[in-house]
Amino acid sequence: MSEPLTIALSKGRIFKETLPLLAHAGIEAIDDPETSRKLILDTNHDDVKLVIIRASDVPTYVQYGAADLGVAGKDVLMEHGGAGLYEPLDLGIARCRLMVAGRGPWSEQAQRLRIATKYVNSAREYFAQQGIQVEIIKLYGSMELAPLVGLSDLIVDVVDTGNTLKANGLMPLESIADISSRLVVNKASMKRKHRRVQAFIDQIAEAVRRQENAA
Ligand code: PRT
Ligand code: MG
Repeated sequence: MSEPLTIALSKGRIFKETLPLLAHAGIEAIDDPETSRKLILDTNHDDVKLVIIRASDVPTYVQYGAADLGVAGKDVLMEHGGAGLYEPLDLGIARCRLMVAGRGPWSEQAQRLRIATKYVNSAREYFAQQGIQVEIIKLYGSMELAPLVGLSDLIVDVVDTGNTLKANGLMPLESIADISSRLVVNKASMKRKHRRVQAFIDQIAEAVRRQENAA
């Protein structure tokens, strides 16, 4: 048996879009995280396990070596900062944009602009680069609500179709970054399990190329 590999994934779009890439590397999940309550999923390989965690926790599990590898959105990685991680591959999945949104175009005002977001670091950095003083209000979800109830002037959130903004009377105003999900690797695993991890990265890279050529 080769060295065991643990791969951290979140449920939902990342799991769904990562499955075909894993299949190309010969890895199939035995359980479905949408219906199973298990947090560690077996695969068709005894030595490969999938751990299912919150999207924003993936970099932390990989940083501390609780998982050798993981898949995380660039939005989540920018917030985390990337300590202890390599980011060898852009998987091109779960694409969206990190955006500033609000009820309408904003202008500089006497009071500091209030920005509601779970992306506090990215938002702070973005407005600092523009030389705009802002007050960041940390939220954990449903950012779209904040401007509607007067909690903030603007939000910073990821946007895909824009339907959620529209349904809440908000509009996309500025794009901060194009986002896709990345394969991340624990730095120590990359050294200690080099052949195994590199072989896995190569297989996933090949799967990404195929998927992009097919698109
Ligand atoms: O749900 P949880 O709090 O556990 O974490 P999460 O919301 O970060 O996880 P998840 O699975 O929803 O998202 C995982 C990753 O998918 C994110 O980190 C992004 O990199 C990526 N991604 C791609 C998105 C979207 N598209 C997206 N549309 N993440 C979230 N959304 C949200 C968006 O903010 C909006 O509220 O989905 C809603 C619908 O989007 P629209 O624009 O299509 O209406
Ligand atoms: Mg979500």
